[in-house]
Amino acid sequence: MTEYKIILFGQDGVGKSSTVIQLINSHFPFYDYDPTIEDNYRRQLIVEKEICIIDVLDTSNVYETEETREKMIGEAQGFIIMYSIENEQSFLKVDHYLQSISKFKKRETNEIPILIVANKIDLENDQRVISTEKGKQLASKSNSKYLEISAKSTESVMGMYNTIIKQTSSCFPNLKKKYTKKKWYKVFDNFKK
Ligand SMILES: Nc1nc2c(ncn2[C@@H]2O[C@H](COP(=O)(O)OP(=O)(O)OP(=O)(O)O)[C@@H](O)[C@H]2O)c(=O)[nH]1
Ligand SMILES: [Mg+2]
Repeated sequence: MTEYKIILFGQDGVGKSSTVIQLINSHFPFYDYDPTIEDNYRRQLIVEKEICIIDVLDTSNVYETEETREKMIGEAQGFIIMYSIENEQSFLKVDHYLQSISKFKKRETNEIPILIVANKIDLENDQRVISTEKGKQLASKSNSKYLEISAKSTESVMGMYNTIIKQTSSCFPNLKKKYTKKKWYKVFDNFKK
């Protein structure tokens, strides 16, 4: 089974963990805000009729160092960078994550599967400060995909995880081949015993 390692970046409080909890438990967490230390979450998903494993690293800005960031970016294949539509600071920080990813992957952002996500669109009517247009412009500058979601209303949260898997799978077609090959070796080995 193909496994996709995805990192979830974004300023504190933009809603990263709320989307991960939904991926794992299918509900929005109605408890007080609890800043993340750093956690890994795995779940089986069906994307484009194929079963795969998504392994999401929910990051924290507080406990990260340059070294840990270099290691985690090096090991991951796909990246979600999240901001909140009601927080300009979180939007401005997206560029910082794009630069880190590009630096540690030693590639331009257009060669890396990156999805820029605007969260909290349930606050659209009275608290939005970053327009859809601005979000799309930022994404097209780095050749990333763009998606608007609400972790609270659950709108497009699973779509977000599906999209990054599709992007990662088309960028790294060998990932699938590698796993298929492994399976056949296993069958052959069993034959020999
Ligand atoms: N209105 C609204 N609130 C949200 C949404 N998503 C998250 N929140 C709230 O925003 C706060 C922060 O959410 P978290 O999911 O903990 O944010 P985080 O990005 O994981 O934060 P750190 O772990 O500190 O980096 C919580 O109070 C959530 O209830 C959303 O879509 N809409
Ligand atoms: Mg968190």
